[in-house]
Amino acid sequence: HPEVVTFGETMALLLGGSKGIEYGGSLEKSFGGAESNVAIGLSRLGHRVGWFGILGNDPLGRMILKKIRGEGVDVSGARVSNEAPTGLMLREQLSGKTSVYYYRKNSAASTMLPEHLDASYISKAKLLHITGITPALSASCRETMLEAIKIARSNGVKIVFDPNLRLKLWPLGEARNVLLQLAEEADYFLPGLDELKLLYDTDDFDEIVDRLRQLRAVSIVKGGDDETYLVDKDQVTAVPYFKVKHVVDSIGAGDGFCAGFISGLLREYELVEAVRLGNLVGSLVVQMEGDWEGLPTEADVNAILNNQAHVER
Ligand code: KDG
Repeated sequence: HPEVVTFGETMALLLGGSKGIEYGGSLEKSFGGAESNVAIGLSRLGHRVGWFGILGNDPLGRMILKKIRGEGVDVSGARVSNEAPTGLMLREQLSGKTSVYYYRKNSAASTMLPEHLDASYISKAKLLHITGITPALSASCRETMLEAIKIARSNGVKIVFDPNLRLKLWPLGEARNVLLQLAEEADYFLPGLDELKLLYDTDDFDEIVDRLRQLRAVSIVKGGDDETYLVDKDQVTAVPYFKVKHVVDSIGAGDGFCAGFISGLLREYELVEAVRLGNLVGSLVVQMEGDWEGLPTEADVNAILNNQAHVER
């Protein structure tokens, strides 16, 4: 049975090249979804992990399912809908600026219902990973997420929550209410510093730390200038990043971090060491194009951790 269970929307991804989609440039096909990115990361790191969500009964949905399965992730809980299509996103990086366009309203994934959940699938896991993208998709997705949290908490399954604020999906005010409520349920809260500034409506780091300390969770704040912060009840530990010479594509760094951190938890590392593993995985993801393609294997990270090799590809 999977040690970690995650669920959410995975979309097809069409990546534009340097010519620009608008001018007829070519599109490369891939896929992405924060939760499946984390699942792929964990599988590559040698863990048993399950992902579920709803995909359309269409070629893109079938491609996604085959790829996630091919990465060794358990997809036995995934569903296929005949009523709604697989969600899609376009992305292009032009003159250093990344733009994302979603075509996901009323997608198959957004039709998820609480009754789709298999309680025993969740309750037998050690950890449930969830993100703040899912509750932004639809009211029924939000209810499903609350139900999954209930199942996890009543069965001693620890919750890892990444708020993944997506302002293209909902307004800040609504996102803030829901995400801060969900943060209360987490055992490990993994926000980015920029997200916290928006969610708590302050740029003041000390105030942010005070707010985080009111949660029952341990918080790990991603996206500092040079470090990740581990915030617990009595101290803030800054865990420095691994050096990266050239960032090719920063999307997916946070999911890579999550995968590395969760792997550290499963390996029963000290929290600081789990954060360090998260930093390492994040630093590798950004050196390859794509949201999950650059995720390392267990052998990759062991080699780096054992001889402190330079993080380069
Ligand atoms: O974290 C990366 C994700 O944002 C990406 O893979 C797509 O899940 C996604 C989203 O909703 O933007």
